[in-house]
Amino acid sequence: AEVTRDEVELPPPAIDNRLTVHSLWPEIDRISTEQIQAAFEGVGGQIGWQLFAEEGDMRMYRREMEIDGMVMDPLKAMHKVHGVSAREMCHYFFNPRYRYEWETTLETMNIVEAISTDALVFHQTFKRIWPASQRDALFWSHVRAAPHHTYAVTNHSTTNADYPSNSGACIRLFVTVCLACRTAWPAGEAPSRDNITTSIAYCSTVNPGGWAPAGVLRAVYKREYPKFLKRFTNYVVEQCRDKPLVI
Ligand code: 16C
Repeated sequence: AEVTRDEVELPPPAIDNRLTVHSLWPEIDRISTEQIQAAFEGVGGQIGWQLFAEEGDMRMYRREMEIDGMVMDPLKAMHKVHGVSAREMCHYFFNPRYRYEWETTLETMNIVEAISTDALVFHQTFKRIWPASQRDALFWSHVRAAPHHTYAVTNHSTTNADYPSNSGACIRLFVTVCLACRTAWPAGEAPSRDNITTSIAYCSTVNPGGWAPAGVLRAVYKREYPKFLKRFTNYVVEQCRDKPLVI
């Protein structure tokens, strides 16, 4: 049966059966597994990661990468938040109901396919960055639980015959994004809003899909990624303030 919007509630603790029978499942499972594993790997020992933003517990690193003159710098960000769980963070990131409230780069968002309670396909258009053409993206989004009180959302570009690329005003960009969150609390205590800390790892690689000036693009992401992560984290803290904790 088709998944209704209202069914997409808190991220389920186990994979939804409707996802495992879908044609995208092998790809969704493989990429999500890889992304979640890579998200918690450090940046310290690895060559090439440069710190470009730091504020409180938030650190953002990038690796400069150009292919045929197009900037594809991978980004990796680490952050910590107190009083909200990994499951709550992922709920607000995955669920389209809240997206316009925290996502400031968005112009439009449509659900192309509701695969299951834990997987959706989205078409999004973004605000135009002058002087480049406007961009859109078509991607699946999957939320899952992992060991050690971890939840993660992985977004990855896909195709759909009803949403051909580069057919209108927009150039199609390609994304791989992973928001992985892990909650911890002091041994011997019960988890509560007062004692939990959630570690966040956000990884993103955006292929602009066509020409965009490198300098403008780097200036935009240096401003927009920190803005996104701070705004999103604060948004979730606000949303959860008077609600019972869900781990
Ligand atoms: O992960 C984020 N959001 C998710 C839900 O929407 C999802 C989205 C991924 C798309 C990321 C690409 C965004 C491109 C935006 C281009 C327009 C920005 C205009 C801003 C100026 C007012 O996973 C949070 C995403 C936070 C995005 C930060 C901005 C990153 C810019 C990267 C460079 C894009 C190249 C565009 C070429 C013109």
